[in-house]
Amino acid sequence: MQQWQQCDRGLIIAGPAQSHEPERYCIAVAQLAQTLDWPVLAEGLSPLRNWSDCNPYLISTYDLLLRNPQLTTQLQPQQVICLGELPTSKELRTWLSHGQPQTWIIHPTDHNLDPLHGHTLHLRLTLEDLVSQLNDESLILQGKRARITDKGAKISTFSSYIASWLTTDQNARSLINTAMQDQPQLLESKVAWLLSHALPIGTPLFIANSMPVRDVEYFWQPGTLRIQPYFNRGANGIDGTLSTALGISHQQQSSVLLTGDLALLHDTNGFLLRRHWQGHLTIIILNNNGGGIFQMLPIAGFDPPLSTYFLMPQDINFEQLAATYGISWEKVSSWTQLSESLNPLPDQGIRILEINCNCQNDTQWRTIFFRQFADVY
Ligand SMILES: Cc1ncc(C[n+]2csc(CCOP(=O)(O)OP(=O)(O)O)c2C)c(N)n1
Repeated sequence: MQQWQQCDRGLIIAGPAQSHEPERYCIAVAQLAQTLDWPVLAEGLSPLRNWSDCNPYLISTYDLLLRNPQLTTQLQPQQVICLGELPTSKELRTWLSHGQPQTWIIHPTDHNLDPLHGHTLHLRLTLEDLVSQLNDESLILQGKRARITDKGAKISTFSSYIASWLTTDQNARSLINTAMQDQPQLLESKVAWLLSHALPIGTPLFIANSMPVRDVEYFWQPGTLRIQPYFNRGANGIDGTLSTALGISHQQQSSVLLTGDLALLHDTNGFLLRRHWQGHLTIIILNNNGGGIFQMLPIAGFDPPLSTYFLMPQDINFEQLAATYGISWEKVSSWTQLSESLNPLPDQGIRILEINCNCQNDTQWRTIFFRQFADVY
């Protein structure tokens, strides 16, 4: 605790958290950040991004910022508190592996949650317990900190580290917002960005693997809409996507599933649940006719076998598929149409909103955007 209080360059990293009490979780994280005066990197799937008003220390663009070599040095932490699992961001994980900061993982179980095998200590307690212990000790430590200040230590360095994070994060968000606002064509990445501010308050949102969950991490804007993200992590399978979304939405507030075409096709039998299910589910299909993720991976340079064994285009007519199961289908052809279809959401039935995307264009857009981004600072 004392080490944390005296650390000039400390960072809190909040991974995905499917908390039953997201508000309580967000307030506890904010208290931790304020007590330590440390910035908080919040993954796209963390409730923190949807309770941004609780936390002035929130950073959401780290995956983009850490593509910039200058910033990776400038923002290097000495100490890290990781709340639960690490975000999956490759940029973040590579940066932590290289920098090897002293890391504490806060989680009440005995699981090893350090996939990086770094300088890590597990503190087997809940976030709430940690915050209450810190609050008990903080009065004593505030006294100590005051004495350090009297001796001439640079307290201002605390805020300069935070300021660097907050300023660069704000700039990055402006870049994202401008790029998205200026984008009239349908684009996969823009859907995640648009959902972050277009959905009704509190909407349960299931986000499928593979590109949807990545676009949420890159582009989901912090806000106050209390959207509840759901996801499948671990093996990152695409199986069971539809059934899971139906399970989440059953007898719930109107819900949304954001998915690629293959992930949906993998589980179309899930539609058979519809007779035993009540509620509303809007399924947004980003139809790029195959597994767009593979265009982003090294295998993209090898065709064959890229198309046949990885992209696997299925040329499915989703209108006909929807008709088979008696569910409604609509093709989305503009951003205005998409926004208007999402708020308000219907209150009953299953509906498909199909967005036809061009996988190569979308991959190229991301590549150029990331590259420009890395050069900006
Ligand atoms: C059960 C299962 N089979 C195969 C895979 C390998 N896999 C990962 S992502 C993916 C493609 C998903 O395609 P799509 O749903 O269209 O999303 P996109 O990649 O275009 O975002 C595949 C086949 C997997 N993760 N799980």
